[in-house]
Amino acid sequence: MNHNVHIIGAATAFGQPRLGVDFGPDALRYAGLIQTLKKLGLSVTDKGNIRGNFKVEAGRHSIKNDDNLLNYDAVKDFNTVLAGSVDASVSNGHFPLVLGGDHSLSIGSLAGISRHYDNLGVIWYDAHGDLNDSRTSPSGNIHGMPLGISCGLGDAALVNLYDEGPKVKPENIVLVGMRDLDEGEKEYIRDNGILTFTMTDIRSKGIDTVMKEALDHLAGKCDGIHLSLDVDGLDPMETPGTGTPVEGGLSLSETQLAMSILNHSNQITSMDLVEVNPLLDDRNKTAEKAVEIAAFLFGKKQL
Ligand code: B3U
Ligand code: MN
Ligand code: MN
Repeated sequence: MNHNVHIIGAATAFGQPRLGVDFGPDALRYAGLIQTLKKLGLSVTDKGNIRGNFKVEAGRHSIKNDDNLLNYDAVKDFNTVLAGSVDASVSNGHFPLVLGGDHSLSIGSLAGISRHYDNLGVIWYDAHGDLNDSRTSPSGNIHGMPLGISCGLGDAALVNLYDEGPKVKPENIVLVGMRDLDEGEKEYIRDNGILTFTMTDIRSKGIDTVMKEALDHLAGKCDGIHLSLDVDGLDPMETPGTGTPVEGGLSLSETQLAMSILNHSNQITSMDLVEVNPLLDDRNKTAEKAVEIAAFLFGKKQL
């Protein structure tokens, strides 16, 4: 793995209605992210935060467009800036570690990363598929759409953000931890044959087998693999500080094992660590666990 890490704080909450997730990047820093990664021997540069222009008092946080998309313009503008920052990091030979912020930030991170790869693989570790568009979304929240947008679904300006066209091919995606998929998302997964591991699959096969199958699916055909890790992939007992918790998720120790397997594969080239909301948390424990997860991705071991 590339040991030159750029930390990019994506301090956005525009993709969903709950404020506080924009403080996620700082909660992760306060939980010791940078010291922890440095202790592992990495070279870490903190690029600071890209911050959305929140006008909460003016009600900007609840504007919907004609397509029922929440904070559409703000999401578009924010992700255009983020894509540029992530693109620059990859161009300069760094591993971008993008801290969220809500998951809509993956529109920008994938847009910035994908121009550097012919066949970018994506592992989406999450309770949700984030494969909605404005027709299938039950909420209008764009954090439920970034993977769909990156595949070319829905709003043209978001699909064509930073570079024209889709950024990821469905056959290069693996979904892990799924337990809350909307009907339209299930249809898209079936129609496009996206390799999907639900929690039932994980309980039956074990997370080690699942991660090995995920890597087997991508290795060979992909020239880079992006890991997009939503802390709601874990069980809410582990990571309560997140906006849309779903019961029955992965444990911290399973996630540590998953990250160790990814570390050994030596194939992960970028990461998003998203949906940490310290205002919903219990003494910053969600950020602390997220730091532990990142540490295992970069080679931390228990012994
Ligand atoms: N699928 C639902 C719920 C959701 C998606 N992502 C999160 N929640 N975090 C939706 O609103 O699209
Ligand atoms: Mn998500
Ligand atoms: Mn989620």
